[in-house]
Amino acid sequence: MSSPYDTIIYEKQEGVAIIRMNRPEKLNALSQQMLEELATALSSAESDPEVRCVVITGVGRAFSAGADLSELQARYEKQEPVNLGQHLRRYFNPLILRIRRMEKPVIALVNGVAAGAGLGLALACDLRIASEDAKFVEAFTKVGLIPDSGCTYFLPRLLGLDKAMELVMTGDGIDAAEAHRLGLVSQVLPRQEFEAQGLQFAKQVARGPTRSIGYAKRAINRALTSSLEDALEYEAYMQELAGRTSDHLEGVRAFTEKRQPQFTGR
Ligand code: T3D
Repeated sequence: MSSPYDTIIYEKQEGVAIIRMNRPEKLNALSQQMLEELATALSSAESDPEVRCVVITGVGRAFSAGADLSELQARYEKQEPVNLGQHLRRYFNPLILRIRRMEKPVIALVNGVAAGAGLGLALACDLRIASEDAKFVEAFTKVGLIPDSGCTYFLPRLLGLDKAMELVMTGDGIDAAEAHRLGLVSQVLPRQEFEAQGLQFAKQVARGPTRSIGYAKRAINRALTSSLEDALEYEAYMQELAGRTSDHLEGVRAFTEKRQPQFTGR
């Protein structure tokens, strides 16, 4: 069957949906078409019961270099009216919200440079695993823009205010080792084994109690902007739901029987 996608590659392996941004000659810059295809792919991963973990990565030497500046330049040259705010609201913001709201784990395998909105996309994922030669660039101010695609939200939370501001003000990049030291990525893997090890990790996550992981994500998302009282109450509410899953029963049974649990994601 022919693929419905031109700018991404979508495949499934052992419960993992792998979404590869595929415009390597443009460092996987986010064209309008790619943004639309990413939204479609995320939506199908979300609704597919076989999918218990989603991986986003890039083909070639980049994760993504952010918004496609050549598309933007073409519109400026034609003197077309350009409203960046509308463009963000229509294409970028829904993508970031879809990743955050999806009650399945979403992992960014950052295979190379992640810049601008490409960095925003990686930051919106639940965690980032970087190749040793990956780079993280808050490129926005280099082109006279402000951080978008969730960067103003995630960067200070992950890095603290002053480091986030330093990266924003300079537009300079940091390498994978520095990103790991600062807590921006959870693992750095050697280039040669990057894809195999990264996917192995995702497949392990896909064998986990998917529904509870989804509930945990919902509770953590909410706790980021709530009071302790609200967070505690929401934990109690979500724990009630987690306690009704078959994976909870299986987890308790496996523990008492001293064996590995066989989670089904239900
Ligand atoms: O509503 C809206 O659309 C506004 C939203 C804005 C969100 C944003 O993301 S703004 C920020 C956009 N991104 C950038 O400003 C980053 C631009 N790219 C770079 O700074 C550098 O390419 C990198 C630091 C990422 C990598 O540098 P390097 O030296 O490894 O590669 P390169 O030679 O610069 O790029 C290789 C090719 O990719 C090159 O094409 P060519 O000359 O070989 O034909 C380059 O033009 C192309 N490319 C890289 N980034 C983009 C791009 N083409 C279009 N858009 C890009 N963002």
